[in-house]
Amino acid sequence: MQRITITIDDDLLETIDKISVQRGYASRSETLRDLVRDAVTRAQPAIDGEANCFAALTYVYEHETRDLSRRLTTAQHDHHDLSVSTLHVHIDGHDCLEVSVLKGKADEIQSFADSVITQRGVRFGNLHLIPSEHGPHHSGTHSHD
Ligand code: NI
Repeated sequence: MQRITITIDDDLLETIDKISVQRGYASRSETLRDLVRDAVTRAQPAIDGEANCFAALTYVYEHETRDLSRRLTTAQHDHHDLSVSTLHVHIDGHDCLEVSVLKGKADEIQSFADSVITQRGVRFGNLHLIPSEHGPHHSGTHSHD
């Protein structure tokens, strides 16, 4: 880790401090590191389609939309090789929130995500691809240090 000094507008710093408090960051440095990490990820070239990735796919859908629940479940089963786990939350009487953790090749994950997000009745679809150094079938030892 290196220590750097940057110059920043008062307004921008105030916004950063607000975000820091809202999200409960322990320090201004931690906030800045996360914000920069996000920006760097977005600024990098698109992930190679063959790259091994983990991903979080989130979306909201109306469970009463005809056949949608069944179609989404079928889509998940058709791609069981990509699916690690799915969290289902009943938001209210109409809407469900699902968060699917996926792993596999970037382009396979992307096309599965597209097939879910573009369904009628699915809203707020978002895919967060996270490149993995280990690959989807890594089974060796690794530590969480
Ligand atoms: Ni539900």
